[in-house]
Amino acid sequence: MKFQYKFLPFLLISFSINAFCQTQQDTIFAPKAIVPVIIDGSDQDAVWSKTDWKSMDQVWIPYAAKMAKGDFEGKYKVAWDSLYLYVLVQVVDDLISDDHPDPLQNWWDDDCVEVFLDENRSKGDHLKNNNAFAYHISTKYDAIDMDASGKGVNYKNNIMVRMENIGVNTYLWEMAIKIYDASFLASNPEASRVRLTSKKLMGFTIAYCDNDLTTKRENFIGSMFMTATTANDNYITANYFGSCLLVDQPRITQVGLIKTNQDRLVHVFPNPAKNSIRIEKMTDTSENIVIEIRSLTGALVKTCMLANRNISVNISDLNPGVYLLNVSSGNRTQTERLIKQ
Ligand SMILES: [Ca+2]
Ligand SMILES: [Ca+2]
Ligand SMILES: [Ca+2]
Ligand SMILES: [Ca+2]
Repeated sequence: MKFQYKFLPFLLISFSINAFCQTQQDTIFAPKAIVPVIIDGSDQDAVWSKTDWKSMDQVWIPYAAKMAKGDFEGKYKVAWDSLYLYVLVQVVDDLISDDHPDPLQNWWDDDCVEVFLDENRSKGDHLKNNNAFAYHISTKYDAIDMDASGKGVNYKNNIMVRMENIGVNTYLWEMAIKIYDASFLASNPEASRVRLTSKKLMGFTIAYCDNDLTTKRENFIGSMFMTATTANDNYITANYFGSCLLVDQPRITQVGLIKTNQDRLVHVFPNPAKNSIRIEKMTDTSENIVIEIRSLTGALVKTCMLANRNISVNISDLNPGVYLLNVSSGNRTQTERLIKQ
């Protein structure tokens, strides 16, 4: 009983996610930093060691293009405390380029990390208002978004950022972002500053604008799957932002059993897994065992049947993230959390 109780908080989070009627398949969980993160372009902070990397691998421009090896690779982590949303981004980029010396000129055409943030996950238009932000954070640490007149504004005071070269063509960006609600005014930012709390749900997507010395953005790579027709719409609307849930503990790294009403039906390994999982029968039931893999919001992503002793299930096509593996046989059920790497 004690073991089951241990995972109750996670179940409650799962249910509360459903209650928010989220549509995103993979909500990212951002753990709380007990000790404030030091923004120095180094990942030697306690919270980073407890936080999983998440992929930034969706090519939005040119849509669904395959990136040449070495041209770009990206991954990121998110954490928080009451004052800041912390973001760590690691990119491989063959050429670092800032061709427009004026930060307010074609800011999307220079190498930059683009952070899309919707403080209250209201979704909706944010092109000429502050319902959400699309910060273009340059290698010079400018942070540009549009104001009400449609002109670029440098919001560099909203973000502390540091980028360090940590290896061959490899860069670590570390940032602390102040969070503001939709009433944000650059003339008095503190009036709209939001203090962050556990269980807060935010709209969040991250991307990289890759320029390789051509004066243009050649590639635009993000963390969320986008359709071909909306792939470049995040700077206009927050409708397609992903979801980020602020949590106290880095629960995402806990693997394994959530609940079972009797003895376990199956054993699943490895977990976390990248390409395939093996599911082995642990019961002598003659009934077939049905296995469903669902997203945290309940969407069915894969189903299979275990008729013999064991099967291997290919999961290489799933996006990295956390899934629920629901196992049932007759009136017996088992739920496990599956982490796809
Ligand atoms: Ca640091
Ligand atoms: Ca590149
Ligand atoms: Ca909003
Ligand atoms: Ca580049």
